[in-house]
Amino acid sequence: MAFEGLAERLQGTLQKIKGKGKVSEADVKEMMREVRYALLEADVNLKVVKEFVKNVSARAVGQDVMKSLTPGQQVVKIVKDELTELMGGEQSQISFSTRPPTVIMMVGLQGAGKTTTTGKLANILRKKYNKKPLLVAADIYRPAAVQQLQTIGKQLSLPVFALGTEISPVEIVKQAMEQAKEEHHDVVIIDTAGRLHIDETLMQELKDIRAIKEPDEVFLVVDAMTGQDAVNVANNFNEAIGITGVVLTKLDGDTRGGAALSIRSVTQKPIKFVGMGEKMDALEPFHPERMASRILGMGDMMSLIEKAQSNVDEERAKELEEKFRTQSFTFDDFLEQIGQVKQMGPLDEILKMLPGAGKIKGLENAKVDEKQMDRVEAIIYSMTTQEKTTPEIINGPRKKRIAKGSGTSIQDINRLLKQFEDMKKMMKQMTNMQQKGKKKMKMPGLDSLFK
Ligand SMILES: Nc1nc2c(ncn2[C@@H]2O[C@H](COP(=O)(O)OP(=O)(O)OP(=O)(O)O)[C@@H](O)[C@H]2O)c(=O)[nH]1
Ligand SMILES: [Mg+2]
Repeated sequence: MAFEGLAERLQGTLQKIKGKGKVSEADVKEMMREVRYALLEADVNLKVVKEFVKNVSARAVGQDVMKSLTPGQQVVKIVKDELTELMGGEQSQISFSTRPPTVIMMVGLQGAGKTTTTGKLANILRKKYNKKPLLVAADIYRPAAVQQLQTIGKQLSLPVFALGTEISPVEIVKQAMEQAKEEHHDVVIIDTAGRLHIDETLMQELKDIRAIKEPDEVFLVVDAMTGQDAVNVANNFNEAIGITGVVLTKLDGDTRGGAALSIRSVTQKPIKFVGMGEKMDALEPFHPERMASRILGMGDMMSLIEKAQSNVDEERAKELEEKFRTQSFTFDDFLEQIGQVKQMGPLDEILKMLPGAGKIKGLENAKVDEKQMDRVEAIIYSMTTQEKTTPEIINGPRKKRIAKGSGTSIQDINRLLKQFEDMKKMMKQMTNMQQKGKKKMKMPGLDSLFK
């Protein structure tokens, strides 16, 4: 996982100063030296590091005293604020056209993850934004590129516009736009070809596609594993064709994470999404503040609670409550909940946020098994729509099929089905109780699944 090294170093450095009632200029200087090393080691762009250290130092030395924080804590907060700022401050939204279809163009080097991200993004647009996307196969150069997108489309049950490999990408996109209008698609996502290096032919082609209808978003897809190169690529693409945002893929891999910290300030373009795996649901919106907190390990009980609450928005919570009450809660809702838990960050990290959790008897070994969570997801993905809504129909042969499809065992399926039933019962009891007075909704049962 990205940022581990950086997190460790920064936490160590900040720990020394956190409790201090008074912070001298020498303290700040010493700390900034450490921060500088930590960032450089994480492969953050040198210019960015310099600027960052300068900003933090200036603010830390001349800080306004805030009553609720010790000076030490305050410095930590400044570092966090500046880190957040470095990554763009606010979470960046997708800009949709006021006159649909919204056109999103995916560009980037070979193997960065354009085609995969096209699918993931369409999936999010349909699920979270209620859109009806059309995917366009405009990579006619790499053998099987068209087929790859078609396979993804099939997997997600989303339409793919393709005209094979004999017709020019510009013509393909033109016709795709026609079709989108006819079939009332409100988003068109164009998957373009990649090259090993940025070259004039590629840029020209991208410019020609751009010229058909000005895209609302041009997303540059870059591989986080390439570190500093990712930043250079972003710069070059931005200068050559102009981009509106960046999707940073493979952040689940063994990267030092520096690209995430540098891209925004070097290119002035926001990171919009991060790719966290190969599966079609492994794309997450990029939250600068959350990322900064995670890097600094600043979690505490309060922010944990806040996160848990803000992740379930009010309306959705009401909907779910209704579902619990009427017992129409399905495996799809369950998947959504798992997704929300996952969005809160790595579960081990969440456990670490609980003050003294490590010291409670019996809890020291309560390592949350994220593999188990993945297994549960895989099982649900292998179910048919009908099975997800009416699990009662899952009989022997179906169990066998699901186990095979998800790479699990029949026992795993049985266990999940039983837990799901128990959970539904418990929810019913809870919602009944809540109706008698309690206000806040909780999400019971989930934790017991992942131990
Ligand atoms: N681990 C991980 N793998 C990813 C991620 N995004 C994409 N990949 C993998 O990266 C490889 C390349 O992805 P593609 O989507 O084919 O990349 P592309 O940019 O379309 O490549 P070209 O069409 O050849 O230019 C595939 O094996 C993907 O599964 C991610 O976020 N994490
Ligand atoms: Mg591709």
